[in-house]
Amino acid sequence: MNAKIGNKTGAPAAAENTIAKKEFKEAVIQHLHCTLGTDENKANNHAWWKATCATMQEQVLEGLRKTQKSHYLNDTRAVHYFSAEFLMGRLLSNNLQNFGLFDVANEALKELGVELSDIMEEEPDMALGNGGLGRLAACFIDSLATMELPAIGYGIHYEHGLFRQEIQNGAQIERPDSWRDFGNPWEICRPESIQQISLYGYVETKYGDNGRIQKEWHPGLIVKGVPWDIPVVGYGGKTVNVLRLWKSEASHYFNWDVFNAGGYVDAQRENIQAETISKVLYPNDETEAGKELRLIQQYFFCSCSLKDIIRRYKRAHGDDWSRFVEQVVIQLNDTHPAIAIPELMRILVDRAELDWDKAWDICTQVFAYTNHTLLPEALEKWPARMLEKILPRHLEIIYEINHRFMALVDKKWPGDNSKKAALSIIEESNEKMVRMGHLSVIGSFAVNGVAEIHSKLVKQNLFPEFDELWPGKLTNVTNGITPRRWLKACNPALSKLIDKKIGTDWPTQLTKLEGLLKYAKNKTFQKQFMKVKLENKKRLAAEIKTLLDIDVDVNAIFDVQIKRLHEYKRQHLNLLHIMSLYRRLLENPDYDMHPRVFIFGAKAAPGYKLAKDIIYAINKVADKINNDPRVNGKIKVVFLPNYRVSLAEKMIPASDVSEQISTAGKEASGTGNMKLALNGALTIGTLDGANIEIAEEVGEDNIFIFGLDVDQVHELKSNGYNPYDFYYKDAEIKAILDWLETDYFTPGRPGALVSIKQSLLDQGDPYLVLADFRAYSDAQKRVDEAYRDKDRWAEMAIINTAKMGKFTSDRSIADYVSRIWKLSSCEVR
Ligand code: 26Q
Repeated sequence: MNAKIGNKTGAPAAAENTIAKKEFKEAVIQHLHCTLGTDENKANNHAWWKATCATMQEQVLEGLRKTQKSHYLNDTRAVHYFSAEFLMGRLLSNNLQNFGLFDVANEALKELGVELSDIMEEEPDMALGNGGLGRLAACFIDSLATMELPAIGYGIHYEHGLFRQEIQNGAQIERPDSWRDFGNPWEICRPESIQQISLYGYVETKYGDNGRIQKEWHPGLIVKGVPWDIPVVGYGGKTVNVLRLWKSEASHYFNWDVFNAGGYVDAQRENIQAETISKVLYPNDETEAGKELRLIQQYFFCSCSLKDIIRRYKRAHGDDWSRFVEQVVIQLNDTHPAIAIPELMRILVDRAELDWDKAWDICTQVFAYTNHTLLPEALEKWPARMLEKILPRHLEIIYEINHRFMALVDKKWPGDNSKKAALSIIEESNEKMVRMGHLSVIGSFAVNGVAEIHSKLVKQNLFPEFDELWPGKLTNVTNGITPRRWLKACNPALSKLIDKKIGTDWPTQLTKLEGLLKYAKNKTFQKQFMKVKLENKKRLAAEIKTLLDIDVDVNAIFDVQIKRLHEYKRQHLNLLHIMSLYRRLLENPDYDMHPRVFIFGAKAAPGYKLAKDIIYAINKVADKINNDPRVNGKIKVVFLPNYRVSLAEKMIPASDVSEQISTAGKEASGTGNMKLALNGALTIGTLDGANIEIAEEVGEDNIFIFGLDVDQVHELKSNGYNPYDFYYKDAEIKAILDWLETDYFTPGRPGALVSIKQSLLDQGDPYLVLADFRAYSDAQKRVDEAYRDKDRWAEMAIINTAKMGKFTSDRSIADYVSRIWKLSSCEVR
């Protein structure tokens, strides 16, 4: 089917759709027959899903072809977003939505006797990321396409994305994720753009005819990088950019014919080694694993991507490097792709034979770096010995970069060795380490944090000397989320209600949501708004019943904490509060509280013992409370297994309360906070990350802020925080912590939950859970009271939705464009 179906504004028009519907039906049936070899009578949901995707993909590829042609003809400058993670989730609903074909497809399939919402459930999530950083990359490429900006995402085509979580007897079990087992209808292999990547080996120093010293890297292994493209459809369906993901394969040409002539078995081993590179996503976030394979993954995708960029540049400009910095900007999503900096230097100096200074000039005009964390354990460092083994030439280049940089530091602070030690790329510890953050700052022209407070702390605490050396280089770009996925697609009922009130252009101009403010006190609108929420809660309640066989009361407050499991995010603070409510109810069955359902979704890194213990504790406390008749249904605790993008899309529209309770100064930004508030949930949160900016937008009367702020955290810690003070002073805290030591929640297994108590007492409570407990509990009382005033709650919820305009990822991208990337949009004809 080649006809253009649907209109291109994203708002389907009825007249056009009647024709489009017919074509859509024909195309789906055609694909059932000719692509899938089945028919309308035999097809199961999976086949219908595939046929629908194939129908969409025809439209998508047409858009892609036009976009690439326009970009080529206009010789556009483009941003290249380098990220080890892209957490895309499902694409069918997104692509239908962005092409304005959702209603067309829905009706077409209905006439064929198929429910679109059912077949959408067939799609596995593309879970090629851990959490916030990976989902941010996905939101950003959605915005880039929507804003018609020339952009390409570069990453890794992991065979296994983030593990699937099962809960067995309360404990997390990891199972492999196999998102491609039954094929992926969106991806296209591009064998014409394969790259060869070198690893290991040694460096030879040669003297060239011109007297120039030449370095030649003789690799010990060469692997193939095969590009797989995922089209990224902008809202309105005009621009279709790509996400290019590299899959590693054995390079038969090199390893079989040259190195292993006759060594068939050895060659097989090398094949396996090559294919291992893109096998699996590392499931740790915020902890540096330091594994050799992880470094190889990083280098692999950076080298493939740089070569791809250079190939495309050369096609237009030949060997003339003078326009490279006009055409290319590369954004490094954290330090994971920082090895791209010495790799570009290597290509320019060793291959293109540019002078060092010229090459460095190019590098430092091409790269920009986003920092996503201040946690010391999350700052990437690689042993120099490991780099030397895997990338010997890159280590030399890093030393040279550092050597020249140290000279600059000496000019600024003559003879000051402490400054040099603080700024050096090399950490002279027991084992020499390469600090990737420093390399990134030095090799980039701009560095940004991801929320105002975070960027301030990056300047003050993480890189103060760099800020002094290069004033203005460190800046802020506050994160955002795409309202297309996180409101329009995931909450269709609320979207339609909003459309009716303020029109349909809010998905691309989110500040228009402020138009809802004038209805915030309107009783009719409040009823409609809360009716939508109730229906969403019913749907989630049904899901909870199906998945866990737990009955929840849809009139209870749905209190939601969804994010990776980390001590600093303090799911255990939430848990201790739940235990305190339970205890109050046991002591006083008339304890006055509105019924509440506490809902969690969280994966723990497989090696993070305490995080897994907290998941276990949540599940054990849930079992006990949910089955205790004395609680009288006032509290339910639900841990939904396998939290992921598609589950978030069901939970967020059904949430009343959003838990954003990290220790102040630890959560760089958070983006779940934005998604929940956009869907009318009220935040209970600390003054951390983007919570602060959310509070500024909605106003302090429409958010529940509690606890220590960054300065108070700092003060308490520097005065010597002793958690036992809170343990002995606060009888409730003591009772709850002591409870964890009994077998009350784990019959027959006394002490099974004791590690949590130990971390909060003997191990010093590093995230100040006990210090913030009372303030949190008081804030929860304010939430409880507020919910009883139905009208006031509805007003607050509406205000939250109305005031989220700032947090569209379109605004983040506009900030990047104007402050860092200096891009122009390109109209696609
Ligand atoms: C590093 C080395 C080895 C293996 C894995 C990693 C690794 C992987 C992922 C380290 C960190 C991450 C992810 C970090 C992350 O998601 N950070 C979050 O980024 C969001 C987007 O900016 C912020 O909103 C969150 O506050 C921040 O925690």
